[in-house]
Amino acid sequence: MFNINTIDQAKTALIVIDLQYDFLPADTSKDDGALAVPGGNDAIAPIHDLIRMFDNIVLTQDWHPASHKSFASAHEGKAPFETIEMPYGEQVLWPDHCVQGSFGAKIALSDHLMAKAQMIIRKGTNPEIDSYSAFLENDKTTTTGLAGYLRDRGIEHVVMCGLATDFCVAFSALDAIALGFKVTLIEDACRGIDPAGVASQKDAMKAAGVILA
Ligand code: VGL
Ligand code: ZN
Repeated sequence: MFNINTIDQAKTALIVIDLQYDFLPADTSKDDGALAVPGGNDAIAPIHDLIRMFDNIVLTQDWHPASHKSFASAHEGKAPFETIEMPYGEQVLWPDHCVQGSFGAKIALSDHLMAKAQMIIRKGTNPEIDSYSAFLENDKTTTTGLAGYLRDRGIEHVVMCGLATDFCVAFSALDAIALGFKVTLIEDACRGIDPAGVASQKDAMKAAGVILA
């Protein structure tokens, strides 16, 4: 289903989405991350294998200021996983996570693997707008610059993995398709927050033309 030997390395980039301590259960670090994705640690070995296989590597890093508007704690009387209406539409409220400079925001990779990445895209830095996708913030208008970076480097195919399948990975994959990239998602190297959300986002990705491998 996925054969590395058929990949044109010069035109392909591996994008590792939000592999950060706050998204990982205890084991990798000593406590559960603030928004630990069930089974997240099981995605790590497959992600390491992928990083070894590819030449072009981009990492994304959820990177919120304290009191970010996607945090339930920033809204009086709201609890995590409730939703609110934001100027750009519905927004799920999260526990505080991936606060800039915190341990939980760190990317859970060894220095050796981290060194292979040419680019780290930080997202969710605007206090007013969440950003699930590596390409577009949740207002669907503000770009992170990643599409331009990839195009300028001749990348046509993006291979995606990381956390969480139903949020940042799915939004990134769907935007990548809309932006004209070929997209392959490595399922074994992803984990999601909510099984129902994972199932519906997988359907949406398939329908959009994402190759699930
Ligand atoms: C994510 C919720 C909030 C993710 C990031 O990486 O999927 N989910 N921030
Ligand atoms: Zn976030």
